[in-house]
Amino acid sequence: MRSGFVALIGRPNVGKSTLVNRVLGRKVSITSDVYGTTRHRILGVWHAPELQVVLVDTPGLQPPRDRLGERMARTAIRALSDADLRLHVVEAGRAPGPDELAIARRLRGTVLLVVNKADRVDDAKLWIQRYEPLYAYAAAHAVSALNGRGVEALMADVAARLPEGPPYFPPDTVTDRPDEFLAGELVREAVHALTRDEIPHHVAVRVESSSHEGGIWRIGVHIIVDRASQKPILLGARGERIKAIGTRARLAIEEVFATRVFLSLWVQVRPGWRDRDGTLESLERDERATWND
Ligand SMILES: Nc1nc2c(ncn2[C@@H]2O[C@H](COP(=O)(O)OP(=O)(O)OP(=O)(O)O)[C@@H](O)[C@H]2O)c(=O)[nH]1
Ligand SMILES: [Mg+2]
Repeated sequence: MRSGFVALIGRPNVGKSTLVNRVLGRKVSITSDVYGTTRHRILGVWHAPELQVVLVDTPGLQPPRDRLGERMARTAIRALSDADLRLHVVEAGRAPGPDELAIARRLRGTVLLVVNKADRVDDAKLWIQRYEPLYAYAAAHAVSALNGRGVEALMADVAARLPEGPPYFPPDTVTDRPDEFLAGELVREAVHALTRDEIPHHVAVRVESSSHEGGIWRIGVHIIVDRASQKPILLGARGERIKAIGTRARLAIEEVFATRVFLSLWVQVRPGWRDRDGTLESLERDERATWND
């Protein structure tokens, strides 16, 4: 039996979370076109015969602009040092810049280069060549997390490099995160999909209530914004936008959990929450509280 922790590290938006979801064949981590979608360390556990791969999705590494950004960077860097193996995920079609060099300088130990979004380019090998000088990578793979090309070969290589050892999680565990966490994240994903520009960066979610009754999962979620002016944007004219966000999130939750969902959303203004450790800590505390429930 082989098992181990495999950290995915890279710039924001290169497709780390999409790749984790692709390997698992289900969503454990939300994705979007907005930079900085993932804010936590999220485990996705991949089970195969004689094998358990614990994929560690992390926030995209970029120079922090506020306290939230600092926390996200710390989370990613910690995951890097805790892992048995590291995947440096980059995107084809975009040359390495200063942020990429800064990440390469932090790499340690055995790292595989993963050039994602290979579907966007004609010659994926060329993009491997552009990134290879950044670090003494043990191997390089071109993949498409979107259509799955190259992912099987990547995972075979990953599996072969993991140490022998017992599994870390029981066979039915797919993620370390409670259902409520993913439900809240799917609300945030709907906000990302249906709002533009800066709004997604100013939004946090907090699951206030969760109960199962009569085959229906009732979930209450607060959407936290950091300026009063953002509330009407989120609500939309006659509440149309928040209604669309609710419908989209409910359908996504129903799909992931194969259950009927009754979702209630509230928008709450908390000025400057991204720079207030108190709020950030209370968001993390809530997460732990849900985990222990
Ligand atoms: N064309 C193409 N797009 C992709 C591929 N993988 C991911 N994407 C898109 O790239 C965007 C970012 O994907 P994410 O998985 O959220 O990226 P991430 O690296 O987790 O981003 P952060 O959480 O912000 O660090 C989304 O719009 C994805 O649909 C791919 O293989 N090909
Ligand atoms: Mg992500």
